[in-house]
Parts: sequence; C-alpha cells; structure tokens
Amino acid sequence: MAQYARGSTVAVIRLCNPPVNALSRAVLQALEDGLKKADADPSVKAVMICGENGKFSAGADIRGFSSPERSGGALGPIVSLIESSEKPVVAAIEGVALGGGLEVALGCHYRIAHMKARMGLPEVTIGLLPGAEGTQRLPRLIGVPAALEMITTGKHIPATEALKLGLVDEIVEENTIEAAIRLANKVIGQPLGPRRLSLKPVPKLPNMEAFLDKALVKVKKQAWGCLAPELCFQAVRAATERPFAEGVRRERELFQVLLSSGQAQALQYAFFAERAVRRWATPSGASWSSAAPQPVRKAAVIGLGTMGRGIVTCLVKANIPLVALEQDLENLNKGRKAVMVLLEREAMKMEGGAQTLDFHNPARLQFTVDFDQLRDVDLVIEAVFENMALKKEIFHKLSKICKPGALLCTNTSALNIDEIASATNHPQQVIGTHFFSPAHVMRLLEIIYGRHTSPTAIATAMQLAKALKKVGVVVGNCFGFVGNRMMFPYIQQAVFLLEEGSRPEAVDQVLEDFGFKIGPFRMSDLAGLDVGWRSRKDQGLTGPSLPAGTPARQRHGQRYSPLPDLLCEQGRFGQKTGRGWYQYEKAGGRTATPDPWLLNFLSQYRDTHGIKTRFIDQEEILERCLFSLINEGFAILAEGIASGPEHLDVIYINGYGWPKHRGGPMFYASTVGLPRVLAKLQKYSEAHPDVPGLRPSAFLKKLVAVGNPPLKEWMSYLSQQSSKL
Ligand code: HSC
Ligand code: NAD
Repeated sequence: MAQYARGSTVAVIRLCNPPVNALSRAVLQALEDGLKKADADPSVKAVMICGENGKFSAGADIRGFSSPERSGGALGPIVSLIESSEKPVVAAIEGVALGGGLEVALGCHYRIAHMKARMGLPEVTIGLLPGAEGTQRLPRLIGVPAALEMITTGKHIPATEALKLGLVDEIVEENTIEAAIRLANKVIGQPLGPRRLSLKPVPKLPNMEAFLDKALVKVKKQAWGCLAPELCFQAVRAATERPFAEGVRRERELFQVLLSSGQAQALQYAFFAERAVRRWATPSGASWSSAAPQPVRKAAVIGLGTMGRGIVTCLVKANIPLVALEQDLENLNKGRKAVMVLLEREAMKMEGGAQTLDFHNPARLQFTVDFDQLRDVDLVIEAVFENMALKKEIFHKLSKICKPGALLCTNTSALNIDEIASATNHPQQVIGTHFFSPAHVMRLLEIIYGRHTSPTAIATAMQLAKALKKVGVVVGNCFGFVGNRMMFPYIQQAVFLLEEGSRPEAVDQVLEDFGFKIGPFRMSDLAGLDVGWRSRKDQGLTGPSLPAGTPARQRHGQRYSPLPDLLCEQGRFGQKTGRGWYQYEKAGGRTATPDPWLLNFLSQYRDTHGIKTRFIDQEEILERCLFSLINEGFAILAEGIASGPEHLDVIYINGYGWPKHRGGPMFYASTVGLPRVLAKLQKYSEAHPDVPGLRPSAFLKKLVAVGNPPLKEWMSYLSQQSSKL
C-alpha cells in the first residue's frame, strides 16, 4: 500500500509493500489516491514520495506480469500524473529505486538520494524494458549514452554516480526523508515546467546517428540471442527521433512484444528460481529454516592449482583471513605468484585497490606447506588433484589436525563425498563445495551433502556462498552430482554425432546458436581433454587397466566412443597443446579453427569401424544433445538428488553457460512440452538402443502420462517410494 500523511505543508506518500515495496496494483492505487488527495488539499503545498523500511521501491511486482490482471499497466499514467502535479513532488530515495521505482522517481520534479542508495532500470535482465515511460524520460535527464548504458545493461548505479550523471539533485549521508521535506519546502512556488522531464528535449549529440549505429552493434553482440537489450535500444532510439508522447507509444508496443516473447517468462522464472534455491531442504528433513550456520573467522585452501587460486581469490575478496597450503615449496611459490596476479587484478577493479583487499598482510593471507598451520581454521577447502586416494589421505590428516568443529570441504568434480568423509573422524563436518572455473568469476557453488553431513555444515556452506557473492545450490551425492552428471550425456551425444558424420564446428554452431556462449567441443578444448581422459583411465574405461579384448566402441554392453581418448593419445589436449578438437595458432592459443587433420582422422575412424557417414541436421544435433541432458535431469529429480527443477536450472545458468533467456534446461523442456521431449527421446533411443542416456527416464514418462503438468507441480508426482533418499 502507500500511506498518506500530511505535515504542515508537505504531504508524505510512503510506498509500503514489504520486503522491497514492489508496485503492486494496491500500491499503485494507493499512490494515485494519495496524489489526488494532496492535489485537492489547499493546505498541501508540496508532496514527498518515499518508501517504507529504508527502500524506495524495487519496481513493478514481477509476479504480477504472469497474472491475467497485470499490475504494471497503470504505472505509466501514474508517473505522468506525478509529473503533471501543480505542486512540487520530491522523491526521497533510500535503499533501492529500481525499474518502475526509478520511473516513479523520474516523474517527480526533484530527486534526493541517500549516499548508499542504488538506482537502475533492470527490466532488461528480466526480459522486459522500462515500460512506464522510463525509456523516454531517462535520456532527457542524463543524455542518450548514459541512459542507453543503464537501460540496455540493467546495471545498478550507486548514488554517487547518479549524482554525477544528474539523475539525482542531491545526495545526503543521513536522514534522507528530512532532507527531502526540507527540499520540498524550499521549492514551493518555483516554476515546475523546467522540472518536467517529458517537456525537455533529448540532449543532442553531434553525431547521434553514428553513435546509435555503433551502440546497436555493441548491444546485439552482448545480447547472445536475448531480445530485450535490442528492444530497449529501439525504445531509446525512439526518444531521439519522436516527440515524447509518440516515444511512449513506441515504448508500450515494444514492451508488449517482450512481454509475450517467452523470453521474459524464462528470465522471470530464473529470477525467482535463484531465490527459491536459497530455501534448501534435504530428504531427511534438514532445511534452511531450522539449520543455523557456524561462523567462519578463518579458512584454508589446500592446493593452489587452477581451482585453488580462484578459490583463494574469492575468499580474500570476501575478507576472510586465509591459509593457503601446497604440497611443496616449488608448487607453493608457483601458486603464490598466480594468486598474487589474480588479486592484483581484482584489486584494480575495486575502489580502494590493494589496501581494501589487504592481501599482502600475512595475518590475512598466509602461504604454507605446513598442515600444522590449519589447527585454528573454521573451514578448509581442498582443491588437490581429482584422485580419491589423495583426497582421502588429505581428509584423514585434516581430521587429526583441525579443530573438531571445522568444516571440511572438497572441491571434487564428481567423486563420492561419503567415501572422502569415511577417512575422517567427523563425517558430519564433510561437505562438497564444487566451484566452477574460473572460481573467482563463476557464480555457481554446488554444495553437496553426504550421508552424514550435518544441517549446520550445509547452512555454513550456504552462508559461505552468500559471503562469496555466489549462488549456492544444495544437492545430494552421486557421481558428478547434478551439473556434471547432466553434462556427461550431453558431451557423449556430441561425440557420438561426430562418429556418425558431423563435425565439431557444426555441433558447436548449433549449440552456440541456441545460446550457449561456447559449444561442447570448444569447451572441451578450453578445459583440457586430458582431464576427462584421466578420469576415464581411473574408471577403467580406457588405458592400461582396460581388459584385453574389450570392444573398441563398447563398455559394459553400452556404446562408448574412444574418440576423445584417441585424441589424447596423440597429445591433443586442446588449447594448452595448440591442438584438440580444433587447431590453435600456438600452444595456449585461443582462436579455434577447424583442423583438416581431424576431418581426415574422423573419416579414417569411420572406415575402420564400418560407420557409414550420414548428414546430420541441426534439429537432430540440438535434440540429441539437449534432450539427453534434460533426461538425466529427470532421473536426478526422481532419485531425490535435487529438491526441484529450479535447482537444476540455477546450476545450468550459473555454472554451465546455459542461456538464461531460455530459463534453464528443465524450464526449456517445459516450454518444448514434455510429450515432445519424450517422443523425440523414444525415437532416438530406438535408433540407438545401446545408449542409455537416450532411454526416457521413468519420471519423464510419468509426467507425460499424467498430462504434462506445469513445472511447479512436477515434484508432487514423485511418490515417496520412488525417491531414493
Ligand atoms: C518493472 O519495474 C517494470 C516497469 O518498467 C513497469 C512496467 C510497466 C508496464 C506497462 C505495460 C504497458 N517484484 O532479491 P531478494 C522479492 S519490472 C516482486 O532476495 P536482495 C524477491 O523475490 C521490475 N518481488 O533481496 C524476494 O522474495 P522471495 C524491475 C520482488 O536484498 C524478496 O523480494 N525491478 C521484486 O538480495 C527479496 O528479494 C527489478 O528487476 C519485484 N520487483 O535484493 C528488481 N524484487 O525470496 C528485482 C524483489 O520470496 N529485484 N522481490 O522470492 C532485485 O534486483 C532484488 O530483489 C533487490 C533486493 C536488489 C531489490
Ligand atoms: P590442478 O592440477 O590445477 O591443481 C591441483 C593442485 O593441488 C596442484 O597445484 C598440486 O600441487 C596441489 N596438490 C597436490 N597434492 C597436494 C597435497 N598433498 N597437498 C597440497 N597440495 C597438493 O587441479 P585443479 O584443476 O585445480 O582441480 C582441483 C580439484 O578441483 C579437483 O578435484 C578437480 O576435479 C576439481 N575441479 C576442477 C575444475 C577445473 O575446471 N579445473 C572445476 C571444478 C572442480
């Protein structure tokens, strides 16, 4: 709602709709009523609009966009109503003024903000554009380049920057409300015409056309198939070409296009999914609501390789004092140098630089080869080689050295958490914290509980994710957990498609056109083919431990492709060796070009194994890769490894480059329609009966049999008995 109160001359309208004062229908109605009341009251000379609980407003109620009675529709006219008021209206911005919230403030004649406030038009991030005249007012206030940047990226800007841009008139260190009332009293009687943004011209640029053309190229490049940024651009362009009222009409048209595009639904689903996964629960009844985290005053990272370096960087950035440990001095020095380079780079990006991070202070970041230094830490993250025997040895040592309450985390990509925990005396303290490479950049933290992991340990890992500004997703223990387990069949299909006649660049192109930033073969070259090779050797799928006489293209009665192993045997590890699925300009090079050697090799391989090359169309590439991944997702849900499809989607969006505007793999399946996914899997499975990844999961079949229910109802169709845990 919006509360109306009248001081001696200034009426106060307070937006209140906890927790973020979203502009629901009821709030908008109350805002309109308040404005009309103030207008009708002759003793009121000015109006001040603020938000309850130190937040102005986070904008339109996002849940309202999917309801038949959309909440945002009335907002544009209300913003106009504010602007046309004959009494000055001042916005007092505390906390956040986002989306429709900022548009309300733009309708006001004056804006005053607390110095810690943030402002932005983040509609683009939920697949929309500012639809309450914001695309027309903002360029008039701060000019086209700055407005375009804010509207097409959705970035939140701090009050200090808003002041520089002219978005606010004043910033204050305290008592924003009082300052706003003082300002309102001061401006009573001053002409309002120059303060009405709709009446102002858009500031001219000497080369507006050229500027816009260049900006469009940039916006398109950064959009990766997402519609909203380009339509945001078009709305701002309309502001430069048309009078205000026509620009508003164009803004509304474009808004409707986005609203019905499907991408907006996917992005809004992703917004709420990310928040839903914070409310974690396990099948044994532990949950976020009852488990409390323990404090992490000091942490340790073991192993300063690719992952450890990034993890150290995250922890230092989160201001957690840290011990970084390596196996010997040579590796320690190598690791220390690499960590310092990363930290220097991060410090440059931050205000205050190295002093803020304080990483040269040994009390904040200590490097050692001595396990004894870990006696007083509250949490350890192990990131040594992916080898069970080594991990068990380390955990055994930790169990003896660390204090009994210390949380023992492993960054393993796939290994069994329970087996690692069995090497300790405190299995309840052992948990998987699976970071993604580069660990200081990727937002996902997959948190894996084992059979004995305590609720406190899970809550502490979730708290850690928050402190590191990551999205923590709690999942159960199985080979590859959720993310990598779903990735295995996807990669497997990509390789099978090569065997059957496709090329790496064709497969990558289809998946990049779908929206992945990088296709499976480019990804594999980047990560290094040797990583999977080592794992397959450990599993006895290839290498010296493979029993003699094993058929080349079969393992345990299932289809297997030795192609990646054969490439590794040739020393083709990907970018690091300059050759992999592609060729590169040099070892360590980044520009992938198709390699004629590989084409020749594939053709010989097919001849050797009597495979008839066939043309594989884009649809088959897309469906076999994606539907097999989704199929594994259904199996994971049925086994109780994740508590809902949102978890899988958040993992894929934040850890695997799944295009967010497609909402994650499970959401995507719901938009394709489960009957279609099932029918296609059945078709491919019949053609490839020796590929279990294509055999439709029982849960998928069940959901189709019960009539393809909406995603939010899926889990209710899992009977207790079918859940593994
Ligand atoms: C918009 O404003 C469109 C306008 O242009 C008008 C269009 C007019 C149309 C005209 C048609 C012609 N709505 O994130 P947190 C919930 S679009 C509903 O955990 P934090 C959130 O779900 C909107 N709910 O907290 C969570 O509840 P849950 C543009 C919203 O402190 C709770 O609030 N605005 C909501 O980490 C706390 O949120 C945005 O995109 C909303 N607008 O971050 C802003 N905002 O746990 C989106 C939040 O039960 N919001 N909730 O799920 C944010 O970025 C962050 O929530 C904040 C707070 C930075 C506000
Ligand atoms: P890496 O080979 O780059 O680094 C491992 C580091 O551990 C090396 O610096 C090594 O010297 C050190 N080490 C080995 N034995 C040690 C010991 N006894 N004591 C202290 N340090 C020791 O490996 P990585 O890629 O960083 O992977 C580490 C872990 O993270 C693995 O479990 C891996 O599966 C997992 N992981 C890797 C990635 C990735 O993309 N690289 C992603 C997610 C998870």
